[in-house]
Order: sequence, then C-alpha cells, then structure tokens
Amino acid sequence: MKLGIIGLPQSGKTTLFNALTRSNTPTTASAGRIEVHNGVVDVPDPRIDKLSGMFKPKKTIYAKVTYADIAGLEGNSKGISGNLLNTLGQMDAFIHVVRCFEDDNVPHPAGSIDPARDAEAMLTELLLNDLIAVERKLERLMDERKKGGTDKTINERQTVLFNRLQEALNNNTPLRRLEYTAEEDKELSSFGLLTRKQILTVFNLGEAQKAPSVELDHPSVALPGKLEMEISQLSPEDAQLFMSEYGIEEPALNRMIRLSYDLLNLQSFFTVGEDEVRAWTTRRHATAHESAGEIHTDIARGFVRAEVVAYDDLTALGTMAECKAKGKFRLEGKEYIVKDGDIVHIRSSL
Ligand SMILES: Nc1nc2c(ncn2[C@@H]2O[C@H](COP(=O)(O)OP(=O)(O)O)[C@@H](O)[C@H]2O)c(=O)[nH]1
Ligand SMILES: [Mg+2]
Repeated sequence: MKLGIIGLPQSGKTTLFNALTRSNTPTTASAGRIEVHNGVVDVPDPRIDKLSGMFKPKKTIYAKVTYADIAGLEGNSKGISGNLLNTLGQMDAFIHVVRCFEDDNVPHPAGSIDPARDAEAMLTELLLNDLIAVERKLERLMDERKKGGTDKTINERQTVLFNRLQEALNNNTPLRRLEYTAEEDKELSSFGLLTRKQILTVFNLGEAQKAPSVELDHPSVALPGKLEMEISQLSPEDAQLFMSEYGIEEPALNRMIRLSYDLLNLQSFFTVGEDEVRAWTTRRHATAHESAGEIHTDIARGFVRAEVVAYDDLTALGTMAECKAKGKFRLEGKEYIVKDGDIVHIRSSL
C-alpha cells in the first residue's frame, strides 16, 4: 500500500513524512520543484504486541505502509506536469496536508493562513486535472468513432463511462463518490485518475492550536506536525516522558497510520507461532483462499483448509489448546470470509 503525501509548499509535508518514517529529510522550501521521498512504516497494532507477548516469537512483523512525500503541487489550475502526474497516479491514496500553524518565519505561498481555502484549492486542482484527462479521452474516442477503426462496442461503452465521469467532475463531484461495476473498475485502473483515490486530510496544527472547523466529504485528522516529528525522533523512553508531560496518550501519528489503513478498506489477519508473529494485509471481505495468497501463491494453490481462531477468543482463553477444548478453533474452507483480527493457519498440500 502506497500513500502519497501532498499539499501546498510549506504546509508541513516533509515534517509529517519525517514524523511517520522517523527520518530527518531537510524541511526546506522546495517551491516549484518536483521531489519525491519514499519511506516504509510499520502499521502500529496493539494486537500484534499482545500476541507477541503470548508467543514470545523470534520475530514480530507488523503490516507495512509506504509513504511518499510528494512536493510539486501548487494548488492552482495550471495543470500538473507529466512526471508529477505519473507519480501521483501510482499512489493508492492521498494524505493531504493542510497548514494551520502560524509562523512568521515560514511564509505561506498565498500570504495568509486559511485552512478551508487551502483544502479546497488542492481538491480543485486534482479535480481539474481529472477533467482534462477525461475530456482528452472523450476526444480520442470521438476521433476513433469517426475513423471507424476500432471496436464499436468498446468505444460505445467507454464513451458512456467517460461521459458519466465528465458530468460528475463538471458538478464538482470527485470520482471516488461514483459507483463502478467490476468491468468499469478494470477499465479505469490503468488510468490513474486522481479523484478516484481515497483521501485523508491532515490539518497541521501549531503546538497549542485547536482543529479548524472545515467541512469535507472525506475523513480528516488534526495533529501538531512539528511536535509529532520531534516526538518521533526521541528514544522510546524519552518519547514516553515527553508525551506524559504534554498529556498525550498515543502519538496522533499512530491514529493517522491506522486511519490510512481503514481508508483503503484494508484489514489484518495474523499468523502466530514460536518463530514468528506476523500481521498480513488483505482487503476487507477477502476469502481464506485470497488471504492464503497474501502469504504465498503456493500456499494458496495447495489450499486444503484454514484453521481459524478469533483474536478475542485466543487472548481470552490464552492458548490454542484451550481454544480447541472450548470449541473456538474452526476449520474453514476456501470461501470463508476472513475477519479483521482472525488468527489463521493455512493447511496446504504444497
Ligand atoms: N511552527 C510550526 N512550523 C512547522 C510545522 N510544520 C512544519 N513547520 C515548518 O514549516 C516549514 C515547512 O515545512 P515542510 O515540512 O518542509 O513543508 P513542505 O514544503 O510541505 O514539505 C519548515 O520550516 C517546518 O519546520 C508546525 O506544525 N508548526
Ligand atoms: Mg517538503
């Protein structure tokens, strides 16, 4: 899973990226320049910590998310360059950083602090860009019709679809709000339309600042970016001290990482044992067979049965043996819908 951090210059993208990835990429202005940094982060999950405590495995492996700090968007209607567009198109979703913090030493590109305006500007930029892409596609479809070279049914089907997209965009509706058939999904998957991607807005607050009231039609979270970055660079002990001093229970970042996981409709299942306790990622409502494929394609190919115990049952009863004795240990087939937090062992003939 790859999440692109976007926002106006000087909004705090790199600051947030550093906090997420515990790195220290320079947070200097790079206005107008296209720059991308990637970092991989564990998805914090107290259930993995708990399971790890129970099984004392040699290795504990969390689910992972990749964050990309993407500089270059300006929140205007000049159009996005091909290079940048290509990078944006590869993301599964966006984290949109909106500046709320006040700091005279950090000039705002628009000259004043206005979270509502900035949130809107970026959404409009993405929307306009999709509109341009959709209109180009419609023109191409029309040319093809005139020439009569290509398959007529495909052309008609695509024309209907892209007309629907155009209408939505003209009404200021992001494409993620439309419903698509599986066939349309496939058709659009190579298209990298930006407003089809989920978005999480992060209001970057000053230290003692309250979250602004800005209405959005997608999830948002407010956090003090610079403070979070400072906390992330302390040793775990110092971070704990620092947080209790400020009355922070959990870094807002952890919440944000989990939110971005939810945003993409993903869930975790776990494998446990003396060697390894590990979280795996699947889409919600994935079958046991698909989940086996996450672990290894061979395991999916040789799928015989899934042994399943719910997380709550295992932690309440303490051991697998106890779960078996109490009838909480189940054998499930390929089509079983794996639940978030299931502890799974796949019996495979391969
Ligand atoms: N006071 C304050 N400054 C911040 C905050 N977040 C970022 N900055 C500063 O704003 C400047 C730009 O931040 P940066 O993360 O590089 O923004 P980017 O251009 O979006 O990547 C840097 O000098 C940061 O130290 C914040 O929450 N509070
Ligand atoms: Mg930056």
